[in-house]
Amino acid sequence: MQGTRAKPDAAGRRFAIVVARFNEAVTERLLMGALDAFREHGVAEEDIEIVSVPGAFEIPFAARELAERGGIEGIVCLGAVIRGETPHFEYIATEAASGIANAAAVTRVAMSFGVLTTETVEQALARAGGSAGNKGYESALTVMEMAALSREIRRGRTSV
Ligand code: INI
Repeated sequence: MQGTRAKPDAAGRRFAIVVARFNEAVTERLLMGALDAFREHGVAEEDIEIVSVPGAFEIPFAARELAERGGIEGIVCLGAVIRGETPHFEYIATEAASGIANAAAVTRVAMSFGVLTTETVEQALARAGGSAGNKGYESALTVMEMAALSREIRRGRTSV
């Protein structure tokens, strides 16, 4: 494949994780997955700031505050929006997705969308360290890659 795939050379860099408490049984597992990915890539525990917010709706605000404060190369955003019986689902999922995308675009800090949007708790648990992998882990990998890509693009070195 032609193009840039930045190596996530993340050791020594600072990252943040914003994690929602709503559906905490799920989001705790996403958090563990994200921490595993950072650890495996040499990121020290003291270089990871973990910020807890009430629900997925609040993630974009906290992510933008962190990004604007500076010093952080990437932010993993973790939550679980489960449809259940409520139309609330659509509003929260949509706001979380567009809010995170907007925060990343405005601040130019890499952010991932590690917010599960599922019909049931079982489907969410499957994606939080169960049979369908761990989205938190994948989200941290994405942030490390995008942070590295951002550095490379800004330096003007983008060939493979
Ligand atoms: N927040 C979630 O993270 N997941 C959900 O499934 C959810 N549901 O279903 O309501 C949810 N609601 C709370 C929301 O994110 C806000 O915290 C709340 O509306 C206060 O702003």
